[in-house]
Order: sequence, then C-alpha cells, then structure tokens
Amino acid sequence: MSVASIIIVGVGGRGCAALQHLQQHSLPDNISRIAISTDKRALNSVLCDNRVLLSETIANGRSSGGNAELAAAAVRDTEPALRQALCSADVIIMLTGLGGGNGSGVATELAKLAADMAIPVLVFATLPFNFEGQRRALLAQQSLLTMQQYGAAVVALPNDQLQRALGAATRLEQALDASNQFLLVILQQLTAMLADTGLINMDFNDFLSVIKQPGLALAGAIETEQEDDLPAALQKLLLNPLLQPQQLSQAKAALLHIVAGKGFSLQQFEALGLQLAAELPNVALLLQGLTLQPEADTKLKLLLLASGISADCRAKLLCV
Ligand SMILES: Nc1nc2c(ncn2[C@@H]2O[C@H](COP(=O)(O)OP(=O)(O)OP(=O)(O)O)[C@@H](O)[C@H]2O)c(=O)[nH]1
Ligand SMILES: [Mg+2]
Repeated sequence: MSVASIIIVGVGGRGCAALQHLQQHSLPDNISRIAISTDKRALNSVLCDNRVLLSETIANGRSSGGNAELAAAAVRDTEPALRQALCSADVIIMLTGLGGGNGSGVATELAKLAADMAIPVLVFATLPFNFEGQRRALLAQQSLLTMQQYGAAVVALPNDQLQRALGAATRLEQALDASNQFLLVILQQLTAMLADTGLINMDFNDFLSVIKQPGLALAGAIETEQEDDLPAALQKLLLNPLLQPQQLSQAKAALLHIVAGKGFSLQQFEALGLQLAAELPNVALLLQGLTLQPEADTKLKLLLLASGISADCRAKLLCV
C-alpha cells in the first residue's frame, strides 16, 4: 500500500500567509507545500517546498491588482510548470482568499487544471469581510461556484465570522492569526489521520469518499485534555461560527475522526456518533474513526469534515 501524496497549495496573498503559518508546525512527510502566485514578493515570503511564479510576461512578477482575469490568464500561460509541480499529488488541498485577483482567478483555474489531471481537490477559501465591498464579495461567490463546478469540495470561511467568533474588539492581527490557527488544527489532524493507522482506521479512500461529494464542505477540529469532555468538545466544535453550523444539517456525507486514550469506551464512541448524527438529518454516508493517542500526546482530538451541502444552502451561505 503506497502512502498518499498530499500537496498543500497556497494561492495568492492569503494562501501564502496560511502556508507560512503551517510552515512553523510539523506535518507528516508525505505532505509537500507549494506556493503559487503572480506576485514574486508574496512567494518569496513563504518557506515551502516549491514555488511557482505565474507568468512574468503577463503580471511582471507583481500582484494581479485585484484582476482575477489577469491572474487566470497567468495560470494558463504557466500550465506546463503547474502540471509538473502538481502531477505527483493524490490530492490537492488548496488554501486561498477569494475576492482577490490571485485568490479568485488562480484558484478557479487550478481547480479546472486539477479536474483535467483527475486530482481531487479540497479548498479552504476565506470570503471577504463585508467592509471590502460588493465587488469582492460577488467575485468570491462566483469563484466558489466555479470551483464546485470543477468538482472541488470547497470549505468557505467567511472572514466576517471571525468577528462573531472572537468579538468585535479583537485586533485585526489576532483575527487573522485565529483564522490561520483554525486551518492549522484541521490540517494537522487531517494529515495525521491519513498518515496513522487507527484502531478503527480512516484511510485516504474514506477521505476521498467525503470530499468527492458535490457541493460545499465544512470542516472543524478541536483539541481537549479530558476524555469526559469529548461530548462538550464536539458541541463546541459544532457551534464554531467558522464552521457555518447552520449549513451542517444539509450535509450528505461526513467523517468524524477521534484521537483518544486507551480507556476510551465503546459507549463514548457510540455517544459521539449519535450526537453528530442528530445534527446531520440528511447524511447518507457517516464515517467514524478512532486512533489511540500516542504516548507522548495527552490531547484528545476531534476532526469533522462534512460535504455535499446543497445549492439551496449555498444561496443562504452567500447571504450571511
Ligand atoms: N483570514 C484572512 N483573510 C485574508 C488574509 N489576507 C487576505 N485575506 C482575504 O483574502 C482576500 C484576497 O486578498 P489577497 O489574498 O491579499 O489577494 P490576492 O489573492 O493576493 O490577489 P491580488 O493581490 O489582487 O493579485 C481579501 O479580500 C481578504 O478578504 C489573511 O491573512 N487572513
Ligand atoms: Mg496579493
């Protein structure tokens, strides 16, 4: 059995910032990190395994200046190098901020290219703050839909929810850190789940079954110290505004992965499954896995990935 190759791609300014945050933390060996942008400075600010500078002829090594079409043209002009950089991937996890030129133009073109290369894609995409205006919001919405049309599972993370989650007085830097941290914990748990053999194993094909559902996806992860607190932790995870809890009930597929100590009981396993199932009345595929905690790690962990959120629900999401 070969280890799946996971490429995490940071696209545009937001994607590069998220990649840089990940760089400060360890991830399993089968993960490689690639930064992709028209903007040389943004690329050079990231420590990663590979960088692809998109068409210098079109963008002169600078940002797209909010021009998604220019950024998309730069992707097309750089296609051979992108194919080369991505061809070893069994899955691409894309991090980006929609509404900007690179974020929207590049992410959508990459979703198209990946579909052509038959590589599944999971996208974590921020949506612009309200104050950034209607134009960016519309562009972001279009990009969300386009990526889904190319078959990508897209987790939308509206930046406005950061205020709801953290409080209005939160410093901007803190809010952006929290958004990076939210991604980091999900990606750490997801990549560990795929790398480790669990007691009730959740493998790459389980993961693919969930992300191949058409529609929007949701993701969240949480860590706690106490086994008794797992139901409370699941509840807290479900209520995180960044997880878009109001959309969860539409999900058609979901996976819940638990990392717990040797004392974790069958009853606790079942209770968590029932607790989640109650939130997912439309789910047709619910996968639940368990990995026993490594000795050196005392944390209990929960990871939730849900997908197949319908077009109806998409419309609501775009209005929040
Ligand atoms: N949460 C979060 N959102 C960000 C961050 N940086 C940018 N964004 C969001 O992402 C959107 C796109 O911004 P950038 O990533 O800077 O733009 P870009 O993709 O580089 O596009 P161009 O510079 O126009 O080519 C913005 O409108 C913000 O809403 C960040 O560090 N954290
Ligand atoms: Mg930029």
